Order: sequence, then structure tokens, then C-alpha cells
Amino acid sequence: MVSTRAALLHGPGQDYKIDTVELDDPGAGEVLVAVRACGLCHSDEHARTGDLPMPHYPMICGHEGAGEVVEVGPGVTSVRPGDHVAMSFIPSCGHCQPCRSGRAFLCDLGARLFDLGMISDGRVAHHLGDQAVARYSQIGAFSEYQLLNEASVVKIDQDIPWAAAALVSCGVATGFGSAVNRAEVRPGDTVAVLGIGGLGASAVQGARIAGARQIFAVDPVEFKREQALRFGATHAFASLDEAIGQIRRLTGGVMCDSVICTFSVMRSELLEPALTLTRKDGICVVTSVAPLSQSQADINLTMLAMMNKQIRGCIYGSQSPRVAIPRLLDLYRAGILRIDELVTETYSLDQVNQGYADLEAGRILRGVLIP
Ligand code: CXF
Ligand code: ZN
Repeated sequence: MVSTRAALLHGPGQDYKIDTVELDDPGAGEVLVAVRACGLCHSDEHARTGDLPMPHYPMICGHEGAGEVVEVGPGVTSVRPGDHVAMSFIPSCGHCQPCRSGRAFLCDLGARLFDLGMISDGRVAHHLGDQAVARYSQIGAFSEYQLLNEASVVKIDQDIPWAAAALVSCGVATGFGSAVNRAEVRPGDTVAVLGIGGLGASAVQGARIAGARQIFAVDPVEFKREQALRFGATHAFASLDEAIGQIRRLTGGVMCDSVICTFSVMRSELLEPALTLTRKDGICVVTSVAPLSQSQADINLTMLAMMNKQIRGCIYGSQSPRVAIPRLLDLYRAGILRIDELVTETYSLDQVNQGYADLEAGRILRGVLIP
């Protein structure tokens, strides 16, 4: 049994409260990790605002984490105490059909992300007094220590700074993969990235590294547009209306080979302008999450068919965590993929509410919590 301080949500619409949670010892296939860093990804906000209703509270949020293995349970083979790990919000069981076919980002364990119990055996292993405690995406890295399934950790090299190890596991992997894998950006392409946060800036970088010739970033916040230009965008626009007019002019009416939706909150009414920005035969990727109650979209199906456009959903950048994380960290070490520059501010566990207030106010690209 380990006691740990953690940031807990007690219900939708509330702020985080710091409290002490008891973690059971690792069971079979489980790993106890000392959390060293966790990114403030906007997806946790969906649980806090109630956009994505969670089945259980209290819940520890934070899913973009990295840390050091302290103890492993029976049968754990991929890591041992002292190893450094990135936490993957999509587990990789290694046995299901998607895992066996090299598509672990669709691992069947994903269906259990918001279960209260451990994904190993369903038992409750996190306690606040006599209350059971849930963890966002079976991670919950806004905590000094965390008990995870082996399927949720990916061993990384020890020279990687903790913040980079954390960010690579969600925002960087998801954004980069949205461009490189799902939008299939090719050298010379024209790409639009809609919404610039950790995800959008990483999509811009993916497009740049894949050789895109024009990268259009769209965000209402001036600081975010400046950041996009720093990460490789060739143009930045403040609104979708402005983007549509300017991109029409800049592409001679052709529009973009691909459009990547990385809005902090996806909304149905954003899909139509995204499709307008997509050229005939082009690809429109939807990466960002919509509130569950507003997930239905209304689009012009005739235009979709007549113009041979594709709308593609995308989870985890459509790549397998155990393959993508080490590869992205190699690109980072080589100086090709910039991750340190994504971090605007670091916060202690007690400052988690301030961190999300800064994110909401557009003051930061990515905040990193150091528990
Ligand atoms: C989210 C996607 C929706 C489920 C939880 C995690 N991704 C990362 O930010
Ligand atoms: Zn995330």
C-alpha cells in the first residue's frame, strides 16, 4: 500500500481538490510508477466540464504522464524497477485482433478506459477513505505515484527529459500522427491545421517534417498563431472565415490536400468549414473530441460524394504507442521534432487549477505538472 497526493475531481463542473489517495500493491500485470511529469492536455477538461460524462467520481485526471517504475507485480515482463516509462492513454494488450494486426491504437482494452476498476481484473485498487477512486484513461497522472496496468506503459530511454517523455505520449503522438499517418501528408502538400494547442502545434510539425509546402494554421489567439509559425506554419489566420478567403486566394481556388481538426473542443458546426477548406479528393481528419451531447454533425453529403472527399476519424495519431513513442523520441533527440518548445509553463500539483485556467485563457500552449 502506498499513500500519494493526487488532484481529484469530485464531479463535473468542479475544480480539482488535492487529497491523499491510497494505492494497493501492484497485482499481476501491474506497475507502480513515481510520476515525474504530466502534460495538461485539454482532454482532461472534458471530464471536468462534463462534456464527456464520466461514470465514476472521484477521479484522478492526467493522462499525458511519464515516470519511473518503482515496483512491478507478478508476470510483468516489459519493465522493471528503475525503468523510465511514458504512459499511453490507449493501452496495448498485445493479444486482441487490433494489437496483433499492428493497430494497437485500437486495442480492445480502449473500451475500458473509464472503468473504475483496474483493467487487469476489475478490482478497485485506488481509495480515498472508503471511496473508490477512478482514473482518467486508466492513467490518472496528476498524482505523485500511480498504479497502472503494464499495457498502459511504454519503456523509454533514460536520457529523455521528463516533460518531453510526458508530452510525447498524447499531444505530440496524436498531433504528429494526425498529419503524417491519417492525413498522409506528402512532400509539397498544402495542409490546414485548425486549432493550435499541443495537438495542433504537433500536427504542424508533422506536416513540416513530412515536407508540406504550405501549412495554414488557424486559431483566434494571437499567441497560438505565433507559436504555430514557430513550429513551421507558413501562414496563420485568426478565423475560419479569414482562412477560407485567404486559402482560396493562395491556392488559386484549389484549397488544401488535407485539413486537420485539432480544435480544443470539436463542434458539429466546425466540420462544414473544415470540408470547405478540403480540396476535391482531399482528406479531412477529425482528431479533436466533441462533447458527447453535441456529437452529431450535419454535412452536405452531395458535395462530399461529388467532390470525392474523405472525412477520417483519428485516435492516437493512428499509430501504435509502443512503436510511435520511441520513434518520436528518436526524432526529438535528433532535433527534428521539437517538444521542449511546446512547454510554456510548469506547475506543481497544487497549481493544477491555475494551469487549466491558463490553458483556457490562451496563455499557454502546453503546461506541465511536476507532482
Ligand atoms: C483523449 C481522447 C478521448 C478519450 C480520452 C483521451 N485523448 C487524448 O487527449
Ligand atoms: Zn491528451
